[in-house]
Amino acid sequence: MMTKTNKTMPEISGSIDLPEDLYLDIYRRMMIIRAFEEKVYDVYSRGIMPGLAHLYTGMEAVAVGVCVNLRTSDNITSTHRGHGHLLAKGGDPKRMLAELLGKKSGYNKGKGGSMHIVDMSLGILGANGIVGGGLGIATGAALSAKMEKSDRISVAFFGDGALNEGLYYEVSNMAALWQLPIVYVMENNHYGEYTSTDRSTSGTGPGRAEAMGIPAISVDGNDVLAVYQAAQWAIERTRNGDGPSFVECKTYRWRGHHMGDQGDTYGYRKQEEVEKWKQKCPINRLKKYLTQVKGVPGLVLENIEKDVQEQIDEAVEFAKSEPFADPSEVYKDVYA
Ligand SMILES: Cc1ncc(C[n+]2csc(CCOP(=O)(O)OP(=O)(O)O)c2C)c(N)n1
Ligand SMILES: [Mg+2]
Repeated sequence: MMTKTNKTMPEISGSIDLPEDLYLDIYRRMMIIRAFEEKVYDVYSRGIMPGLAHLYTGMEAVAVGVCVNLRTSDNITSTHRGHGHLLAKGGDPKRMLAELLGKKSGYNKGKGGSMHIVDMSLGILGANGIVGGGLGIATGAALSAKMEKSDRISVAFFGDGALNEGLYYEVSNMAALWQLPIVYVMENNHYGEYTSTDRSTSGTGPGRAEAMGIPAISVDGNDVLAVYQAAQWAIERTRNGDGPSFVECKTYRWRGHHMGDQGDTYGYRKQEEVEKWKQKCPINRLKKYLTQVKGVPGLVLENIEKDVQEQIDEAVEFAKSEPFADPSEVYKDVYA
């Protein structure tokens, strides 16, 4: 289907001109996610963190390339692998780590953990343990924005696995029919748990979106500048009233599906494949671009790395030192 906007679909360029501040902001946000996730891996491995987490390491370019194009008032919904989206939208690492460690000062007073973090003041409508669940919430938020004649939009991040959830077809049909202001961002990391997309999915995300009448683009999700350009196109047309858009970002998670999936435990991915993707590190790629093409001194980026590491180290110390909620509060705030 050709729509008016399909004709203006961007040619993704390998080199774009953004203000230096924006480049550095993108670099910092990606570093925050990397440092946060590797710290979570560390505290979990040392038995300091209860519960479970699904790490976003390796996928940083997707959340950041999209979220730097958003306003605070725009809504996002996230997934079970949610830390990256939350941090990219401005989530507070201290309150997130406090939540992961079950502390009272955490986002959900320590009762939600990794998969339930919400910050309405930042438009973060929640991580979500239900695969595909955020698609319904984000589409509902887009409907409410349209009814209120607001120019805020929704972004639903979801995985290749969620693409096969029935809910997606119900809500994307409504979004296309009613021209709702929503951008569907598919994070194709090539696996849903321990099953490769090749074994689970017929056709493609963009193909399915286009069948609904939703303009779609597919980009290298390890290239933050490509994600940025695709997201900018999608967000602009959606905010301008042209209806929903779809962006597929092809990427890879470096760590296991969750903390219990270590190394070759389940034998579903070859180590060479993981190593091959690590060579395509989205952060190194941006660093190389900024230093070699844009002439940013390496020291500037190294200072950001140092700064971010200190910020995350402090956040973990804060989370460790905070108290647990009183046991008498266990049933409080469970339903809102
Ligand atoms: C409705 C539902 N079905 C199954 C699960 C179990 N589950 C948790 S994560 C996951 C895989 C999701 O894959 P994908 O959407 O590709 O996200 P990724 O983990 O790759 O980021 C599954 C099947 C669930 N949480 N919710
Ligand atoms: Mg996946």
